[in-house]
Amino acid sequence: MDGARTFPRDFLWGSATASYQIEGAAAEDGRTPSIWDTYARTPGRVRNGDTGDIATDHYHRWREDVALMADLGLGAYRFSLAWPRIQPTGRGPAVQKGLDFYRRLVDELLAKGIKPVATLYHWDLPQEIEDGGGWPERVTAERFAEYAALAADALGDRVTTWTTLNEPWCSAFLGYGSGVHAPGRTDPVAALRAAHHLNLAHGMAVEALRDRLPTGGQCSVTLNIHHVRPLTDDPADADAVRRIDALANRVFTGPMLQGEYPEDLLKDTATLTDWSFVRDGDLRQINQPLDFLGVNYYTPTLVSEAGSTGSHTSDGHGNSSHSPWPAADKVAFHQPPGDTTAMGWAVDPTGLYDLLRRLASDFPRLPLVITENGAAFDDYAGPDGQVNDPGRIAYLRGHLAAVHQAIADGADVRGYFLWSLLDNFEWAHGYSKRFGTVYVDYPTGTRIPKASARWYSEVARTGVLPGA
Ligand code: IFM
Repeated sequence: MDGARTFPRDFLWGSATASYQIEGAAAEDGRTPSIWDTYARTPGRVRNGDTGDIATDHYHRWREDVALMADLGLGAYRFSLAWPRIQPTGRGPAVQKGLDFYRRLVDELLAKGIKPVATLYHWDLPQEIEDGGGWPERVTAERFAEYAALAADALGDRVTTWTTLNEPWCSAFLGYGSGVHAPGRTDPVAALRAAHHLNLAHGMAVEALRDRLPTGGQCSVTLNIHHVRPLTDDPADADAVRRIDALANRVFTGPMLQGEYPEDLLKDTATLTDWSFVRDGDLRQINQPLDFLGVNYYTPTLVSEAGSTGSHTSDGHGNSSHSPWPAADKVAFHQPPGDTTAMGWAVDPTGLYDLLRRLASDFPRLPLVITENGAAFDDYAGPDGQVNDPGRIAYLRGHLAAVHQAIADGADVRGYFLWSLLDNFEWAHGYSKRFGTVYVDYPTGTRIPKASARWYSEVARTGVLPGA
């Protein structure tokens, strides 16, 4: 039996959401379509033809949702701003009503003692920007910096902690490579170009934020760093790990944190592109000092050289005949061992521990915050109206124990945001996957805190992970 684990006193306990996944009100107050509105309306793209038109109706129920967070004793809330709500065409002045929504939300959070943590971009690119070329084009990074400035001008007096991008890997490689995310393009060169322009957008946005935030303002980025493991100790499998690590992780951490693209990445992809879209001065601009790195972790990634033994499966990032991994056709992906969540993702807290230790060793002076961790299960409300989700509690317990151990072993982890506060629109899976600790009855919008919400609430209030 494990004993109780006490986290550092000032450790931040929160929950996370994202605009398109919860807000709804897709055509209200001047908001225009994003690439996800378009994608969701394209037949066959999203399960059941679900869209974010209504989602959890948070745009109208935000006060109730903040009250819920306060009841649960959360110390922080990570949410994202919808670019098409603030700057509908992706250019020009901000729309007052869009900004007012976030001002009201933030004021209510602050009134309840909950720290707001704002992400500028969680995948809802204004459709007009995609029509002009989207992330593969440099102009999108320039537009993003203008939008960042508008957001900081309007909210910088209330929000001190900012994240530029959420999981740019998904935006670039699922959006433009495999096409399982919006805008659904399948061009490996466009995916690499998108990755660079997302990097550039991050750097430009940090500059815009720093110019506007008061002293003490914090800037960060959130990466879904893949913890990549080899299937065997064959050197060919180690090379598969190296290649996927470059495409998943170092394509972002290289320029953002070290000011350069990894040599091996440039070499691996040389048959596709000479990277001449990287201009003089870009790397300097991308490489901005950050206050912390946001880390999203769900499951490890297991790879081998294609052709070695073992069953080859999908990489867990959706089904497409197009790979999200440019120039990596000699890599095979395998299902990691162990139980799985409703996403089919293996439950393995050791991946989170190893990942945090690696980041602490690679970037020793950079504090870390877990900006997402959680699990989807097939939750339902029983006849008594309660939602029991023991699988999620076990998942959270295991992963929080891993975070605690990583801190004890020297990783500077400052906070944990559970994904997600509410059940919500899980991208191409629509509403079929429930990640929330609060159940949403979609036909009525009713919220029911699950058993895991009560469990997490106790951990967040006390800072103590109880023994198993
Ligand atoms: O729902 C997503 C979120 O938008 C980004 N990170 C992963 C989550 C679960 O798939």
